[in-house]
Formats: sequence, structure tokens, C-alpha cells
Amino acid sequence: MSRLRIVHPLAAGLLLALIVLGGMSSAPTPAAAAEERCFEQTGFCISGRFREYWEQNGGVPVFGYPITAPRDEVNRDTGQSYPTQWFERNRFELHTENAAPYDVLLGRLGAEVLPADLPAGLRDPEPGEKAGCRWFPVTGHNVCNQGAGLGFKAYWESHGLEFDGRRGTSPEESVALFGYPLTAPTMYTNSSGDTVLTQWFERARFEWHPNNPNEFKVLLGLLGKEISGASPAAGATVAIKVFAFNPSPLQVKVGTSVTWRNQDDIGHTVNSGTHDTPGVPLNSGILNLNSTYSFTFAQAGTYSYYCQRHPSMQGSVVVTP
Ligand SMILES: [Cu+2]
Repeated sequence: MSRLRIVHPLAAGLLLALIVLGGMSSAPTPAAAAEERCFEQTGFCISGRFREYWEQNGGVPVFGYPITAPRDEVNRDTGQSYPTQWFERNRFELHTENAAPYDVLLGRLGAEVLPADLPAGLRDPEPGEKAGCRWFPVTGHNVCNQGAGLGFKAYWESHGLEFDGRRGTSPEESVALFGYPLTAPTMYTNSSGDTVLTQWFERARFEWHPNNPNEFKVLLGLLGKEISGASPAAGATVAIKVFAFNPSPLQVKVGTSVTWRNQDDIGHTVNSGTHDTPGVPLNSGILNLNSTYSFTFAQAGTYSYYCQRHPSMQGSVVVTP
């Protein structure tokens, strides 16, 4: 598959300020052909109705970057197949039977990742409204702020899909994006190993990071990444052991997620580029014992990589259509 990609980073802010100019392409799209917008962060592109929806409703902070190409996938709830694309924080499904904006539906990923081992009582309805909080009788939970005018309540109320064309966010627009709270807040250790105040919603998981700058104190869990990464369907593993990558070369199909695991008691890296000049797309940072690094290959080709610390360590992944 040939794709013309023009990626032009203008500015990188604290987290992710990046402007991308997408080129024309013949790649499959969920709706009518449209210009693609591609992201070097993950190597995947959005186009058509999914691109429109992603851009109109918040982009990276809300949905994250695409982590798959659009593809037909069976919805576990309905048993029906829909054009589907995964993002770091959510899953888009195209329902052509619905009128816009309901032709793109978001997965209930918050409900899907709700841990089975949550302390008893966290899901039980709370007795009633707490002062200063937003009360949701539908599920019997409060959503509160953690700081002055800052926190889960303020975040929920100020973010939403853009349905009515009016400025600001109506409660309906917030429900459409996040859904209702499913739990009370509790301290929980996320997949990055941070133990933070956490509250689950139907379509999101809110985390409170009090040491971040104000605009990043509430972060959304990377649910799409966690769920799609947990699927054993399309994965391959490379061991880093005794100063070697094994297997290498590794042959995989486009769309495969490859995970490197360091089994040496010394740090290694997985880097594109050359030994002296690290490049992209592979860029693991230092992997200590038992650390892993994953990358999903969206395009065919041969990807050579290196350990930056040990010039003798080289490997490659051959990605076929
Ligand atoms: Cu090394």
C-alpha cells in the first residue's frame, strides 16, 4: 500500500502539540474518500467521517492518536460487524444506519476495563448528593472536584462531543463523550504504575495527577491502548537476552504489535536510525530488566534497529502486507 505522507511538526508542547499535514491517499476509509491525516507518533492515519469526528470532538487530548487502521470488527455487544478504528483512549465504530452525529459511536471502554478486584462498595450507589459535587441519579454516584474549581467534576462538565453547534458543553454532550460515573473515586494503580485517584465512567477513566500543571491534572486513561494491547490476536514478541535480539529478523504482517522484553540485568534500547543517531519510528528509551516496549507496524517494510548502548546489538523486523 503506498501512502504519501507529509508530516510537519511545528511545535511540541508539554505533551503533544503537533500539527500534521496529511497527503492524499488511496487507503480505505470509513466513509467517502477524503484526505488522510497521519501521525508519526503511531504511524496510523485517520480520514473520512472518523477524521471529521475526531477533529470536531477534541482530537488528541480526548481520543488520543489512532493505534490501528480502520477495519471491520465485530461489536461484542451486538454481534454485528462495523468499520472500526482504535485510538489510544477510545474506539470508533461507524454506524451508517444512524444519522450524524450518532453515526460514529464510541465504545464503552470504561465499563470494559472496570477491574474485577475493585473494593466492594465502590460500585454501589452512594446515599445521595454530596455538597459541591455533580450528582448522577442514573448510576447513584457523585463526581467531585479535587481542587478549587479543578478536578473530575470540572473536567466532565467542560468536555463533551459537539452536538448542538453551540459554544460550551451541555450535560448531554458530556454524557455522550464520557457516559455516567460507574464508581466512586478511589486510589488505584494504573498501567503506567502510577497510584492515583481514579474514577471510572462508561466511556472513560479519570485520573487525578495533582503535581501536573493545571490543564493536565485530570488525565484520561489510555483505554483503547490497554484493551487493544491486551488482545493476544495480533502480537509478536522479541526477547532481549544476552546482548542479542531474538528472533531477528522477525517477520510479521502489517498491523502487528511487536513487544520487546529485556531479560538482561542491564539496560538496552530498541532504536531506529543508526547506532550513533537514534531515529524513528522505534524509540524505546532505556529498557531495564523485564521492561517492555511495544510498537504496532502500520506499514510494510524492513525496520532495522539498534541498541544504543551496545553497538554489536542489531535486529530487524520485516513487515509484509
Ligand atoms: Cu544493549
